[in-house]
Amino acid sequence: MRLFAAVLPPAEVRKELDPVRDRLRAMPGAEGMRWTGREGWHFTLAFLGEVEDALLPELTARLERAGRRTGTFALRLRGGGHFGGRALWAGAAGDIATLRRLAERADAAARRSGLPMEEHRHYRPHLTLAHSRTDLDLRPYASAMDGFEGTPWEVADMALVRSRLPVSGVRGEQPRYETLVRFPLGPARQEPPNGRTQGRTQGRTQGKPDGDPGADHDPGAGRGAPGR
Ligand code: 3AM
Repeated sequence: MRLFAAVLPPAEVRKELDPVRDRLRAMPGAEGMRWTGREGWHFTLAFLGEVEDALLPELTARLERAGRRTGTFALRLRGGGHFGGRALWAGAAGDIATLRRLAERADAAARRSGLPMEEHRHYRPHLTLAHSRTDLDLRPYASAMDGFEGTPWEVADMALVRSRLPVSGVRGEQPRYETLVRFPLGPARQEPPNGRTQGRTQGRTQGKPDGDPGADHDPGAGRGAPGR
């Protein structure tokens, strides 16, 4: 199945983006673009591609650990940008360094599970609002999002999402997304029964740790929206 890991903004945050998207859709040329549905709005952390069922147990165990090693963090929607003339997106602000670290850990978890991940590109947090089949000048749309600031929320988990591509052949139809698992961020709370300390099983049951690809050395961290 086709999978990706993502941060899913809560419904009330997506709601704040609705009027922005509506304004953009009213701009000249917008009717020729494919607009994503708000139910599926997400910040992709890592695109995992086709994953065989047999890999799922190890993949989910590793993603779970990646989430556990990353604490919760604050995020908000801010402004927008575009990738060339093809993709228009809303941007993010807040603890982008942690978001990026989570993306790197998700990527590493997938790679170590045996998935052929693409070479790591610079991670650019974005929530895709629209795609265009042809190259369009998306700058006016991105500029129209200048000044947009959403309410901050605390990112508390990472989602593993299944993407089903449209098979109908109907032009403009969207992939359908289904959240399979949500991995909580931050250390698991261990409530020892009867006050006894639980033994640590890591090392023994989980094998080699994933290491930490998330060292914060990225000179691009915290820069403004790319592609503009
Ligand atoms: O977060 P967005 O919407 O930009 O574009 C796809 C979407 O990203 C991306 O994964 C997300 C969920 O489908 N995607 C699809 N195919 C991809 C690929 N081959 C891909 N990303 C990288 N490589």
